[in-house]
Amino acid sequence: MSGEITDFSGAPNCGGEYRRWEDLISSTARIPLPPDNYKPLVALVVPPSPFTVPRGWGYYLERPFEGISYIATVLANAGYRVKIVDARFKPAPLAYAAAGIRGADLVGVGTFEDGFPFIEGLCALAKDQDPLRPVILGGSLVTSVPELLLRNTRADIAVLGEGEITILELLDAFSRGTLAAEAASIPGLLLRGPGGALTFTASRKQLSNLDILPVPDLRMWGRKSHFLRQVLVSSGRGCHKNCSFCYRTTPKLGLKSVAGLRGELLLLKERHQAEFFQFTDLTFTFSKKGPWRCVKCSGSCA
Ligand code: B12
Ligand code: SF4
Repeated sequence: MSGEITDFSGAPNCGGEYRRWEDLISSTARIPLPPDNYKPLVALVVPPSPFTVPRGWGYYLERPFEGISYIATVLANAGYRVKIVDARFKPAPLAYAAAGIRGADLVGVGTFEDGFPFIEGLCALAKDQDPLRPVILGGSLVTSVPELLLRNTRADIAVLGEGEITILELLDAFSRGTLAAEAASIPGLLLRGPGGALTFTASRKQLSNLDILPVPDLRMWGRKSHFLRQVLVSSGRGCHKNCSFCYRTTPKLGLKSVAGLRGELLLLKERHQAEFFQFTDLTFTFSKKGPWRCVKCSGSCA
């Protein structure tokens, strides 16, 4: 990749290929659809972590994770009923999650590098509860080793990389009762077929312009507002470089505009009295034109 920083503003995302889904995401970000009782109930499970954070970092592991927040928000905005089942910091996380997914029509599980035993156990419990209910994995771990995870769990589908458009396509097919027939044509998946064979679908193109996304609705985590005074945010995804040793769930650089980021921070401040933003960008300071741009707007957000 060249040293140039690409500014994607104005460029159509993904070559305009997923226009229908982008329009759904951006229009429902502005005016969310009301929850529709005829649409499936989706449970999104957040696994616990054995990660011991350095002193002062406790908030980092405890606050809403961005990936699940985005998935939950685009689904809820599109009228799906969504329940976040946060199994972190629970005395018996598997039992807690098994109770939380009961009654859901579809189960999504976030996968992080340190969560395999929980993920394996939860997929088994979910399938024992209802063998026909789809169990979908998403997040960094399954994106990096999809076959390993599907071979060693009872999950049906892996969502690889950025998940917003993929999950909407999956839920749309599921709602129409045509998921089994249509899944192979949805990009960004690893599927377990009826005979157990694993099949990759076409790769999912990554969003370059992140302004179509909603501000994650952290109210869906069901925590008291003061809990959200510290919030994990990002001004972009991926990186402008491609170092051979570095694993990234979203490899290419995608950016939010300064105006979009400013609006997000202001809304989080207003909704949750957020006063501390932890930026999770891979390379926050890579360019004065890059995420560092938000320094320019920090005055107006204060
Ligand atoms: C912030 C961060 C943390 C935070 C929060 C973690 C979290 N779970 O969100 C903290 C500090 C807690 C953390 C800890 C660790 N982290 Co960390 N972290 C990141 C970082 C910098 C950003 C993640 C993020 O929020 N991205 C933005 C969101 C929007 O993207 P996303 O999470 O990928 O979510 C998208 C998709 O993955 C998908 N998706 C996500 N969840 C789900 C669920 C479903 C059902 C579906 C369908 C889709 C889906 O859709 C989302 C929207 O597009 C990434 C590097 C990076 N930039 O990717 C590393 C990264 C994820 N971390 C990593 C590692 C190794 C760890 C630790 C194991 C470190 C350690 N040695 O202890 C622990 C694990 C703790 C844990 N359980 O997460 C690795 C993961 C490697 C891998 N193969 O899994 C990464 C990729 C960094 C790296 N290259 O090494 N981390
Ligand atoms: S995040 Fe850092 S290590 Fe990874 S590709 Fe970018 S510059 Fe290289």
